[in-house]
Amino acid sequence: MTPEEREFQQKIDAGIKVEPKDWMPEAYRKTLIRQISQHAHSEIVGQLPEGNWITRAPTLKRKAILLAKVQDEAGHGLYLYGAAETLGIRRDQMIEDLLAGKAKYSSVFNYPTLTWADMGAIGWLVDGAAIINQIPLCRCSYGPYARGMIRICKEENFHQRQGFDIMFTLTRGTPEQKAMAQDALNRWWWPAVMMHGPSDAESKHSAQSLQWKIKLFSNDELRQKFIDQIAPQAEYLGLTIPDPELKWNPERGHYDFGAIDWDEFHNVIRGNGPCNRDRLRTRKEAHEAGAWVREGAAAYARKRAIREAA
Ligand code: FAQ
Repeated sequence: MTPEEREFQQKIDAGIKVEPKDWMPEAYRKTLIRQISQHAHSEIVGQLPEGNWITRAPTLKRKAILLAKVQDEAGHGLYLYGAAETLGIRRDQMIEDLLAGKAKYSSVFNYPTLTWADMGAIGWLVDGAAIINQIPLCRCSYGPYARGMIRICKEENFHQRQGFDIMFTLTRGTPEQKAMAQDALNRWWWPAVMMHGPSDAESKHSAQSLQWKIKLFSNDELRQKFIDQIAPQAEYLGLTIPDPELKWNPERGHYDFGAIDWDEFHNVIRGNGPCNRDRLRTRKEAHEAGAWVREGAAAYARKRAIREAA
């Protein structure tokens, strides 16, 4: 370590936040840009599976809630692009990388939403997994990311609650509705478990990110917390988690669970999940359709700058 790097690590160890204009190792900056931009892309692409059901929500109230949730996700994407920009990358560049298939976004958004119950399962499980990951990020070492996460987490709590409420309503409904909820849990369980990323043994960035407090917990620690939180909730709903090996282990004080299909995970992040191509095509079309808005806004900004300079 150089003296500068040592001082930087001491600052992190003392819990002092790193701010945009502070000196930071180039690898710290790059790791943050990678994680924050992937996170932003996940929020943006993550609108698509639920956006699919806005026109078909069963009641006006459910539609208003879903609409608000999907709009919140767009807002999260924008805060996160903003946080990444403070590290010296342009938003256009990040979006270009997403649309070119170079940048990653969460594997979980590459699965289809087949029934209304999927809106419940996504809120309950996907937002549930996201919160477990994001609450510690409110204490991460980079100031703009940590502060952005505080607001995001408040909204994610509402998202998870509305998802659980959909599942609760369906499980107290007709046998067909309960079966629909069970089917959604069957399809979303493993993708939500995989969301936390590769096992600690396989995670290439974890050790350094933990040292820099870009991550506060390892992937496996967060996965375990998620499973421990969701298993009793599933029991309360009267639903069965599709894992015959899921069992409370009193010695460990945690649930044991079955093997994760890592081939499926790697296949999805390589672009071969059930909806990867569809998600990217939809984002590209939306980006192209929005070109006139960006051009109009840029022309207005130029005109205003000229007027103000005169
Ligand atoms: N999907 O060495 P690690 C949400 C990649 S927000 C795709 O362990 P790291 C809200 C990883 O990037 C959900 N790729 O990496 C919402 C790396 O590839 P690279 C997103 C994955 O960064 C709800 C490689 O594997 N949340 O859901 C995934 O230390 C509902 C090796 O992995 C965040 O982004 C994956 N699941 O740990 C929105 C939170 N996992 O870059 C709409 C912030 C790993 O070398 C509707 N991010 N990879 O090419 C993080 O905490 C971390 O980045 C992890 C991964 C934990 C995701």
